[in-house]
Amino acid sequence: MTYFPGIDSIVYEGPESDNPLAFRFYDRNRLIAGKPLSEHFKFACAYWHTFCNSGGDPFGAGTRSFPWSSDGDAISNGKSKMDAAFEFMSKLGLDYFCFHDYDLIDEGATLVESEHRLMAMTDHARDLMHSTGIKVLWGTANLFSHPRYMNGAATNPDFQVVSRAAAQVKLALDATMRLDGENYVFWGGREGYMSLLNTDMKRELAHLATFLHKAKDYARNQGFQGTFFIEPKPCEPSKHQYDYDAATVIGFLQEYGLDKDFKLNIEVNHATLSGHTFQHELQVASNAGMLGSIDANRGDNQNGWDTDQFPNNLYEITEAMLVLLRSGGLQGGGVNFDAKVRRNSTDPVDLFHAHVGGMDLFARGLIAADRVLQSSPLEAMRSERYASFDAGKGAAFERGELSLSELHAHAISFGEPAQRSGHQELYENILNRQL
Ligand code: XUL
Ligand code: CO
Repeated sequence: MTYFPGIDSIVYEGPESDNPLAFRFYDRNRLIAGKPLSEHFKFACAYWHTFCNSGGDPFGAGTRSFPWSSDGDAISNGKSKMDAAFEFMSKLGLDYFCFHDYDLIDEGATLVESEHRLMAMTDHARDLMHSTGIKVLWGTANLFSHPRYMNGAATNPDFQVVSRAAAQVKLALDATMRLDGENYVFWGGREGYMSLLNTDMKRELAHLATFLHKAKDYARNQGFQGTFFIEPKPCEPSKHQYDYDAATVIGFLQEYGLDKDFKLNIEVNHATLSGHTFQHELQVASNAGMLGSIDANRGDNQNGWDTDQFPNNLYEITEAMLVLLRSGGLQGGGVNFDAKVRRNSTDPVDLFHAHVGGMDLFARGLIAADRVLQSSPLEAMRSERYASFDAGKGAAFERGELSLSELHAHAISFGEPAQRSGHQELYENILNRQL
């Protein structure tokens, strides 16, 4: 059975190709900084957007009909969706996918039934993974859609809901481990509050930390060696989400002793919603040695919500790839297209166009960033700005050896520092020239 007839395997044809279903930049074996592009990115498909989202929005129904059957029971529906998913990923050359537990199959009426369903789906996935070579970048639990989580999951004021969420995470971890998932994600969509008036924030944060510790301990005891990622986002659906941005999450992980096992999954549109750039969030994570993974997408400059559009901004992605190359790559994760085609993009081929564009964009950005680092003066100019710390008193300051009084004495002997331009426009031009 073919779900995407008329679409062949998508291959690299080079920048001159006029075939819309070909890569112009993503040559998976091309070496950049000593590593093939496919390894830099570990591109992943987001199961939820691509195979579950029929295009509904708060104002209207779904617009897309899927080419697989949904007339059978939950397990047979889940299997045909999964067969289509693997055909899609194979044709695109996507090496990985990411999933929520109930993307794979509808939640059952009870936890026991859900576990049974997840076992059936992971059996099926194992077969397909074996025959295609496609792997799991990360799994996660959907702790935000069901009404029981309306007041939060791990941070719910009711212990019974917290424990119900923990049970669900156990099943999602089991499913991820059965599929040899390389990582596991926590995105806390409802871990936050709608009003501080009814919220004990300190207590909720402590509950969240305990919850994460117990999940981590369980998985480690089962032999899971992957990384746990927290995915920051400032709001939506909560008015305020506790995992607001990278800096907030890093502080939380350090405060509660989770920083050895957890790293960050940085999403473009979440970064911009929190008032930062994507590259800023990557840099903050990288500074802490916690740049784990990326959720690729983009927002809309005129909208203040999470539009999850496919990425297409070369300048933004090239700046991001500079951060990535400087920090030696992602720690354990990859680039997951947490993005959806627009509601009026209703043909199956639109899903292919979207991913081809995203993969090509990241490849192009990485190649350009590598050129900036290797054959432009940018790195040397940036280092030169800090040259006064490389020797003498500046180096002593960096080592923490100068007291405030010694700094005072130095300033008096040196006199007024000369003005030194930051040359921002020149840096911008250098980057632009490599695009
Ligand atoms: C929501 C979001 C999620 C997470 C996984 O904004 O990004 O899809 O990536 O739960
Ligand atoms: Co995401």
